[in-house]
Amino acid sequence: MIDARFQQELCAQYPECGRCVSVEVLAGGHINDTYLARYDVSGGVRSLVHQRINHNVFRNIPYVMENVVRVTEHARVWFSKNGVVDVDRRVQTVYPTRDGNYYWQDSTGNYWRTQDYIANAFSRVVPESSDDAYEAAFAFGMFQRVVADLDKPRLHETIPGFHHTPQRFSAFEAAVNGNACDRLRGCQPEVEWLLDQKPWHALVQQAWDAGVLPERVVHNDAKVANVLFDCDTAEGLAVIDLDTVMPGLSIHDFGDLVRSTTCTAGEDEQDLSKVGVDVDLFSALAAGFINGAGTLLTSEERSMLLSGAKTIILEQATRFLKDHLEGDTYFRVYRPNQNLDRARTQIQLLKSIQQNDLMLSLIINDVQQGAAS
Ligand code: GN1
Ligand code: MG
Repeated sequence: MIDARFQQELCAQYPECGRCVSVEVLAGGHINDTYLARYDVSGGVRSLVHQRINHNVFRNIPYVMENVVRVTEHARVWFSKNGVVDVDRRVQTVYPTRDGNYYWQDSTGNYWRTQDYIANAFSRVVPESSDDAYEAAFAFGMFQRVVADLDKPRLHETIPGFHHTPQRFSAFEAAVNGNACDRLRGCQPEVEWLLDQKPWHALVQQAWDAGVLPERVVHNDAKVANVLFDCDTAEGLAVIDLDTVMPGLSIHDFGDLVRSTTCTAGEDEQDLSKVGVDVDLFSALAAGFINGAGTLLTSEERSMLLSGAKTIILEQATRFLKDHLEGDTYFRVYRPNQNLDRARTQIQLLKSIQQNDLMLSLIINDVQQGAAS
């Protein structure tokens, strides 16, 4: 993808690029493509992250980048004001092109952005211990504090209704009814189980609409892989991958952390007997998120943390199954039925959380009492 000719085109955009000495693919998500490039520059080697932003998913790239730049600039000021000395390691720098834009379009029509690579930091696809989970959740809880006083105007909704669960649910129902690829007969039990959840699917959205839960600036892709950890201390340093930063609810980020972290198997595990909620990781996430957010969260937000987790998992199951029914047009797949397997693991995880509902609520209560005392 990054060949010599493209590299020339890329380097022409950024004065920071010197002679390129290496390019590697950074393991990423299902949507964008991310590369780490190293350049010979006077005085040493500079590492930069180049990312192709998927414009089929993000329809308005200028808005995406406007959100990212506003949030990173705000975070920089917030960290400085709050006495953080290594601000450059707490927030990624986004580089403008020679024309002063934060994105550019290549000759094939793709959109790209460039960010710095934070040195002496590592990332993990999944946590290796409860400490990793705690640190990641603390970083996301703290992110809530950092962006809580972002000035108006409201950030752009770059993917409208991103976590509007009822809209996601309706889109899923439409995919079931459309059965465009004739795949319905292969997933009837999963479809029926998800449709049975309809009575509660809108609870979180209703609390948002009614103003019971305050609208906040939300990362919207909260997972351990989107946190950089300090190589020396293993502390959660920075929250990265801000392309979905948008207006939303704090419990969306907590929910996504639970969804992406507590599952005892991979997101596309085929052996469902391996799938369930890891209670220790859940405890670590609850403690990290609540402590990281400090006094920010309202009592309503705290009381709906577990509802947020269940809702986000339900929503994600409908998104994966919808994509499977529609022919895998959104989430990248590497093998047949991968989105079906992803939907099945979400369903299994949700069932496991429902079975452990009381215990998980008690864990959240305990953490809150600990934080208050
Ligand atoms: C997508 O590409 P990645 O992994 O960062 C998706 C998230 C999903 C996630 C599921 C813009 O994120 O909403 O939760 O896959 N991002 C978008 O793994 O749709
Ligand atoms: Mg992402």
